[in-house]
Amino acid sequence: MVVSIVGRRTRLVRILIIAVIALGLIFFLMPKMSQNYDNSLVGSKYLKERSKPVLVTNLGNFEPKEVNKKDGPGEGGKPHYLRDDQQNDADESESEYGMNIACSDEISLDRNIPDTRMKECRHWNYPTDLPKTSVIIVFHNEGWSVLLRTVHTVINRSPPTVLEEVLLVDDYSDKENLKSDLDNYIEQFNGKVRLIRNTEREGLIRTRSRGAKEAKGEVIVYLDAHCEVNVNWLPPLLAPIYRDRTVMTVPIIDGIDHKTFEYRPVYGDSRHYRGIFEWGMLYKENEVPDRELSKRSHNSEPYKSPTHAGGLFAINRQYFLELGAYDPGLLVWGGENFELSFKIWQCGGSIEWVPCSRVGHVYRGFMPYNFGKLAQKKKGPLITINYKRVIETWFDEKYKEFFYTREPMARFYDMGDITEQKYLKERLKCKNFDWYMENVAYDVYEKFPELPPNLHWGELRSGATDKCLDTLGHGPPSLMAVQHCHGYGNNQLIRLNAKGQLGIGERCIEADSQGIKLAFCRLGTVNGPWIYDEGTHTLLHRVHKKCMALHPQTSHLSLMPCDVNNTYQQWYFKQIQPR
Ligand code: LR7
Ligand code: MN
Repeated sequence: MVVSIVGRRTRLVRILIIAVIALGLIFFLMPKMSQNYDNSLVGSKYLKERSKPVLVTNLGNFEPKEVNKKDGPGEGGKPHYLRDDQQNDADESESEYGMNIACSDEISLDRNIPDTRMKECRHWNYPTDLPKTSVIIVFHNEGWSVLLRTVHTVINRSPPTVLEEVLLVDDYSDKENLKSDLDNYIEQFNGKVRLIRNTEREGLIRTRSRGAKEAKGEVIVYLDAHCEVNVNWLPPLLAPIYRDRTVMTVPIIDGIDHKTFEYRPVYGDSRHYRGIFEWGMLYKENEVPDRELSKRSHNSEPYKSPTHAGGLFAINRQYFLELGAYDPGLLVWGGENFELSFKIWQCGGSIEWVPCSRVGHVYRGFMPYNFGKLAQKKKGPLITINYKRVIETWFDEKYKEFFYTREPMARFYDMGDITEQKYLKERLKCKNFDWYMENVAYDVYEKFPELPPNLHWGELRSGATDKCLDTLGHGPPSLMAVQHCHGYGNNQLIRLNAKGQLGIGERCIEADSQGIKLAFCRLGTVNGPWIYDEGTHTLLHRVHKKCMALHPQTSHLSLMPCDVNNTYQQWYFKQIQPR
């Protein structure tokens, strides 16, 4: 009896143990099974649970284990100087490309550049199953060696398992060497480098959208065609996207000198910057507020940014296409960086700048290409028209006024139809601009507060000579002058706001003992000393208690004791007609 009871008990215990193990196994395996089979869970909530990069004591998993030092022109990112007898070639290539291609031609396509990252960056382990990536490089008439150095650095410094392809998109270049020679050259990469060509000039914005459609990778990374990517640049860009497909990431952009090809870090170790804008939509960067920095545990971790410069970034391909890629109504160049930034943030995504990803970019001396036929179809400057499309789609009424105050001519430009953009904004249930300003771009106001309306704007004609106030195209600090009134605005488009600030573009007009000057406006202020009397047409400087005057003989501009009867102190604002 006793025996049998004991026997039954042991059997019961055994069954219980087996049941517990089985249940345990089921619970242990269940989450894994659902991860493996449930493909519908691609929302950001699920992806956020993916592994985070971890800081390790040894070198991070994608770091190169050794660096081979080489000698030669431009090695180590050093400046390369041409001989005197090469100066002609240098000058010629500079005027053709906006950069010294003759110098670049002498530098190895595989040169070493200094590792400009914070030291900490070498010690991150990134997830090993990062998404396959297409690096898209759009180009129009770029210099051969500069374009191919971009390609070489991507091939040399990206993990081969992660790099799906380099996709070159030719925006209808007409340089001979970018034709069959280029097709032949890329054959050595055995299909890893692909080249497609536009059949007419589309401009960089549409060309990038085309690249996104044609790319094969899960993630796409855009680079300008004159870049050198730095050590282990790619994994840190991909890790945030791997965890959350609605994050767009941006590398820190170092400078490559357009004359010597010297590679220079953009800024030092401990400070971080992020992209903002002023109300005329000029791109700016400022130091990242503590509110953002303190969200991270390591100083080399990514941080949020309201916007980005435009050229270099990574994004989930499908997500970019769901956002409609770039607004197809934006033409050639400019404003697309804001369009994408506002769209991402307002429609539920975010932008992160990634300190551990560094890429060098050649800042050209000037823009060597024109905007082609697309620009000629448009009335008014194309870039401002692009801005107008962007602000009309994404700004609330109050903010649109700031833009028109800063760019008074823009009100008259034809921006085309934005119904589709408005529809997209509605369909994606995007938040308004107030939300964006309060939660994301809150530091813009520190530098560029709300703009008071203009009391007057237009050309400022002298009552005595029929000439107009003009910057002569000089930057601040410089003396203002008078010139024949040309009626186009630009260097003659003056505005006076309700708080006494006399300005042109984003610059201010001020006065001192030397005369009337173009100056940088004091950051964070929108006021000024000027009072315009519509009866006497004088411009009074409130602080000096004198009036703006033109010297009858020398045409020098200065402050003089006010004399309302003196025509050399009379000024007329004349509105400029769009043409
Ligand atoms: O019609 C064109 N078709 C093109 O394919 C004109 C240009 N391009 C190509 C061109 O060959 C280059 O590869 O497009 C790329 C960008 O043109 P750039 O290099 O002349 O532009 P940029 O560097 O002067 O200007 C910045 O702003 C542009 C606004 O539309 C783009 O967003 C650029 O990518 C952008 N560059 C950067 O963000 C690099 C960092 C600069 C900063 C700060
Ligand atoms: Mn560029």
